[in-house]
Amino acid sequence: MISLRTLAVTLAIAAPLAAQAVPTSNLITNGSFETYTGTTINSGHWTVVEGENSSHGSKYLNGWQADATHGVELRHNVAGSAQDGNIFAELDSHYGYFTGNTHTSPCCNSWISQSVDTDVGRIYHLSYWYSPRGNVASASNDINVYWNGNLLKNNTGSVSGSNSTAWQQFEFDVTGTGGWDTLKFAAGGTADTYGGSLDNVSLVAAVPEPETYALMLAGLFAVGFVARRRQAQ
Ligand SMILES: [Ca+2]
Ligand SMILES: [Ca+2]
Repeated sequence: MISLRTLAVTLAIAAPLAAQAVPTSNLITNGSFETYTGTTINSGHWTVVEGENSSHGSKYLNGWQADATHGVELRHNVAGSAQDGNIFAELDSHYGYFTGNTHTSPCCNSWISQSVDTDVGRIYHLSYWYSPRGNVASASNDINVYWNGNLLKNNTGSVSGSNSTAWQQFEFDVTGTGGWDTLKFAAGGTADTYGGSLDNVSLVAAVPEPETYALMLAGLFAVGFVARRRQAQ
C-alpha cells in the first residue's frame, strides 16, 4: 500500500512533467493556409486571394490580413508541394492582381499578418516552415518575419529544380504584451512574382494556461481525497 507521503512526493515530481506534456492550442487561425473563401484551388493550380481586411472582392484567405494590392498567392502542387496539407503560400505574388494591371503596377512583394490576443509577459513559441522557390536566386526568395514590427528572421536560400521544395522549420520564442500582438511575414529581395514559400505556422504558449494548472490542482485534490478515504476504510 502506497503511503500518502509517497503519493504526495510522487505527484509533486510528476505534476511539472505532466504540465509540460499538456498540449496548448495554436493561437494562429488557419496557419496551414488550407481554409480560403470564394474559390477552389485544385491540384496543379494556383490563385491569388485577398486578406480578410481587403474590400476588393470575395476571394480571401481566412484569418489573415494581406497586402491589399498584391494579396497572397496560394498554390496546390505548383512549383513544389505543401509542407502540411495541400496548400502553401507564396508572398511575391503577382502584378496588380486586384487592380487589373498586368506588368505595369509595382511588382509584387506582398505580406500577410495576423494579430493574436496575448497575456503580458507570457512567452509564446512560434514555429513556421519556409522553402526557397526552385530555380529562383536567393536574392529573390526572401521572406522576412516580424513580431510587432521587430525583425525575427530573414529567410532566404535557393534550391534546384522548378518543382522542388526544401522545407525547413524555424522556431522562435516571442513575448506577449498583453494586447493584440502582430505576427507578419513579408516578401523581400527582388520583386518578380517568384519568391519563397511558407506553410504550417503555429504560435502556442510556452507554458500551460492558468486554467490548465487549475484543472491539474483539482485533479490532485481528487486523488488525495480518494487516498484518504481508502486509508480511513
Ligand atoms: Ca498547408
Ligand atoms: Ca522574388
